Amino acid sequence: MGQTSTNAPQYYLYGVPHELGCRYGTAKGPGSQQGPAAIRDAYSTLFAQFHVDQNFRDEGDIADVNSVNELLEEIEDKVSNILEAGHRSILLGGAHTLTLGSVRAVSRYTSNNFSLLYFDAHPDIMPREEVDYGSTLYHAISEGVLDPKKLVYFAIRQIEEEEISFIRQKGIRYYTPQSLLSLSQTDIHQLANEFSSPAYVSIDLDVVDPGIAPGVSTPYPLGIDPREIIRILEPFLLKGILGFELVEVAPNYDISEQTSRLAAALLHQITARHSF
Ligand SMILES: [Mn+2]
Repeated sequence: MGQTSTNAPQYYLYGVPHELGCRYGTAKGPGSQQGPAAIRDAYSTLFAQFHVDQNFRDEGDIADVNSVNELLEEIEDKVSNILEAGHRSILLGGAHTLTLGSVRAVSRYTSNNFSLLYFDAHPDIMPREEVDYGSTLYHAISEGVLDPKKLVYFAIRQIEEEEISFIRQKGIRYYTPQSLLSLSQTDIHQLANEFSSPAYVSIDLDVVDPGIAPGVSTPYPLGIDPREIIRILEPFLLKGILGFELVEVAPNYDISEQTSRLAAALLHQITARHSF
């Protein structure tokens, strides 16, 4: 990737080229292990020839792992080290399974006093024993590393019956793509006051409409415009976030690299020092 800026970067990035925990029955198919490489390529294409600061340091990929447990341990270790050194973390996925590892690290670092902003077509809160990309948040809550009152969903829309019951039972805050339409800037600022204790951000690219971002493992229509992500995040970014992750980019299904370019643009926009 390009040159780092002269100032010490606050963000440290790891690629997570694994799709451990992907359920092939529900996914369109494999391919998210290619996500980090595609996002890095897109980042170079978008920014290499421009005089634009890169405000993060790319630490390469995480160590090779062979099981979900190993993956989660490796993620927890990497994110913990970044946070304990006083920096902010970035993960590029890879399957959304990794979130149980990052949330464990964030919980430990903040003594479980943080909010999770979750942008996804899916709530990933299926109550089942197996840890996979559709049950990560159920396990995070069950383990006590995520307070359900500090979780907010944005643009969930492909939701299983058991998940609806669980979300209602725990009183979890959620916005559908429709309810986001009436969320004003004032509402978002209020949300940022309520849920910035501080915030960690998880973005599954399938939150965006597949007409705009087709290169994801589990596409679902009726999604949001990507500018909505920036609009919602802005007040949180002003307050400072602990880190973020961009997951589920599956280049096999992409068209003209538009999904990996979108992920690269989000990577830039979220880490940028200037909001243009
Ligand atoms: Mn998803």
